[in-house]
Amino acid sequence: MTTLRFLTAGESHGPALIGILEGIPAGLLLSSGDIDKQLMRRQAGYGRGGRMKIEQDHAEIISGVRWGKTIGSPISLLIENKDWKNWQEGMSPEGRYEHSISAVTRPRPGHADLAGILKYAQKDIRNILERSSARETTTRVAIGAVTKKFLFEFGISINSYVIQIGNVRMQDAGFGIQGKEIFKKAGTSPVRCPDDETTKKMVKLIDKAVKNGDSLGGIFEVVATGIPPGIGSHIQWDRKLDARLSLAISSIQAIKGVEIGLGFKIAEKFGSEVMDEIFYKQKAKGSPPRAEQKAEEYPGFYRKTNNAGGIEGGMSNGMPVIIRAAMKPIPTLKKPLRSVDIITRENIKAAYERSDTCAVPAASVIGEAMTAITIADALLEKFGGDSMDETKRNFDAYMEYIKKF
Ligand code: EPS
Repeated sequence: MTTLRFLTAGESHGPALIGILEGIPAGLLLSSGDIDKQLMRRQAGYGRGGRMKIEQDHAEIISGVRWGKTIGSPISLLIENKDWKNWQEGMSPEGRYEHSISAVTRPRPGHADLAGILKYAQKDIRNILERSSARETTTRVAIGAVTKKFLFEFGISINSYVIQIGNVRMQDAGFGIQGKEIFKKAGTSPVRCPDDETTKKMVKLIDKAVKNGDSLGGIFEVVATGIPPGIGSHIQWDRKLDARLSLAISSIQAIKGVEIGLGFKIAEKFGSEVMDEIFYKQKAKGSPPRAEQKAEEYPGFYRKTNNAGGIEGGMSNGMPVIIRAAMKPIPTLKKPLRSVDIITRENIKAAYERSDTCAVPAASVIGEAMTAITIADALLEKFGGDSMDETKRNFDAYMEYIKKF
């Protein structure tokens, strides 16, 4: 990230989670309600475990906002862990509580446990799992909510839905399903899937996993609309928008694969089948090319297809940006797999900690947040500005130029 910067801190069962975001211009309307709305979306979803009954995530704005508007200084957010009350000794920073709870010594296959203790020279896996926990994503969603609000000022919105859980996949699923209806529908599904029949099947499969003490992964899709052409750049590897989005999405806990547009399927096709052909339509009036319009309605250059997923040469091309991510099943299993105790070296069964069975719906909300942060960074890189007025002036001038090109 070049213009925006953010850091998160906090353990899953520590007192709180903290996020700091620097680089949002002054003058953006922002309230903790804007953030809490997104936090609530992340907490929902069929297949979550007991922890979500304890937490009701709320972001307290500690800095960077005065009287409802950002002031250009770092925005810091604090989210309390309600579960902390049960861990005050076990997770205390004070030495006198050492050994107040027993060490976790049975690494879970698929988790950060074993690599983490080896790397950090620890004898208690808790010192690794507390931070590798997906609880950390609460802060990312909070920071993502700020960047979503920022992007909305420029007509950019970011949504998502789940297309697959385990082997249950939505029919006709694939990139490019968009439109407000689809997003609204996903919002009412317990698994964030816009198709009723598939939702039912997904819920049933999750029930089966719960019954078997097993877990499930899946695939979600994030769609960002309203991005003007020219965000990101072809000129250097780390300025390419698709590369930046891939990093952002694959950094989410349990994500094992990221695709843009047609993704891996593009490799099966002839070039003539998949390149998005370019058309031109002169329009006397009308806004610059905005992705929410139907392709044929675009003034100026437009495409009828979007196999590229809105990105060509590392730059947005004006079409919706479409990202798909595969999440592995959660590695914490009630019916644990074989492992080795790190102290006794005995063959044992991995530890079980209370966990979720399926968190793909939550991951899709986190995917939106990471997409928002990445696009906001690339937008600010292009348009700059220390105040919203300045950024908007620069943005509007560019859009005017694109319209007249
Ligand atoms: C997680 C284990 C569970 C999840 C947690 C991620 O928490 P706990 O160990 O407290 O039961 O619920 O996710 C969250 C707390 C959250 O907010 O998403 C893990 O091991 O990664």
